[in-house]
Amino acid sequence: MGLLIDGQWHDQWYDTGKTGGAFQRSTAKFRNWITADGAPGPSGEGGFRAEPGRYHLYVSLACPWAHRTLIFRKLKGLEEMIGTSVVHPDMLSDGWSFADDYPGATGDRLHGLPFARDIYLRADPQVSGRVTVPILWDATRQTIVSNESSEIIRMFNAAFDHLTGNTADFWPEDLRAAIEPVNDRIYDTLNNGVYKAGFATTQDAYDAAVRPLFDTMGWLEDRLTTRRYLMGDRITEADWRLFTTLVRFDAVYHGHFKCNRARLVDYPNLWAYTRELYQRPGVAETVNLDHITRHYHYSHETINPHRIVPIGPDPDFLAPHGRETLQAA
Ligand SMILES: N[C@@H](CCC(=O)N[C@@H](CS)C(=O)NCC(=O)O)C(=O)O
Repeated sequence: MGLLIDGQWHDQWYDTGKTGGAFQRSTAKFRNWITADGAPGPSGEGGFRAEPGRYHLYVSLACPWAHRTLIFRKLKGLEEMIGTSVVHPDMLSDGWSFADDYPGATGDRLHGLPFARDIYLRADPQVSGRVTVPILWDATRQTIVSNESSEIIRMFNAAFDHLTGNTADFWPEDLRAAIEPVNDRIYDTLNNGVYKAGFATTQDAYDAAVRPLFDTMGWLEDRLTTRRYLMGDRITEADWRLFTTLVRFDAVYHGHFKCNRARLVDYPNLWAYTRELYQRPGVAETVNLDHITRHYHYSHETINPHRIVPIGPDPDFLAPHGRETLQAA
């Protein structure tokens, strides 16, 4: 695990020394947008027109942020247009690697490079920052379009619709204002909250993360009593952003990240809701509990120095969810 500084790799863990033991996620560097006609998006430069075969998505099957983009690629019918490469689940001193000696790890199908950092260096030989997945690569301009999952899913939601004919809309105009605060709370206390709890190096930092985390779990449990999905009867990006954290919760966050006040399966509504999302067509194929369990326990040496990968729970994501009755709520 490490980062690039002026194009040089430095093998170092997150520095929580300056922040009172608290984990602070750094901001993604590449913030361009693919759009239908190549016009600039909300950030970055223009010139990234939606075209079949032009873009490639580098993911880890363990990573909840990359997982969002895989779900959108699937739900928006983009599999033929956007290829993928899957990194090895072990993220060690060289960061994410393209070793393919693990089931499900594909190697770098586009360039045959050894490490994810090499993709960043190909985009910018002097780049500084953490080498994170997902990475959306543009084979035409030979650069990274974006390494920010929340933006990649919005591109996938709309930019290719004229090519695919798939107009499913997970960020509908009329719900955007209501989605934003829900996303914000879930991001801060849950998607990122599990990391803040897990990577905390002081009791105070851990306490400050884990309490709001379980407040949010309770808030969601209540919200899903009357609503089938977070925003009512339509599935939106808010649901998919939440799903990738929930589906990992009992396998890795509960034990490895010490988020153990309760398990997901202890919340009847949240657990049924997770099962429903899991059972939507195409979604189960994006979930790889083996990569998830292996990656976290094997890669985070400061948390689990002996790299023992636990046997883990085996939640029955295919059990009937019974959420249909909430349709009209
Ligand atoms: N803001 C990014 C965060 C992505 C991220 O942090 N990915 C993790 C994997 S779950 C990673 O690659 N971490 C490597 C590192 O921090 O060095 C996004 O949402 O796309």
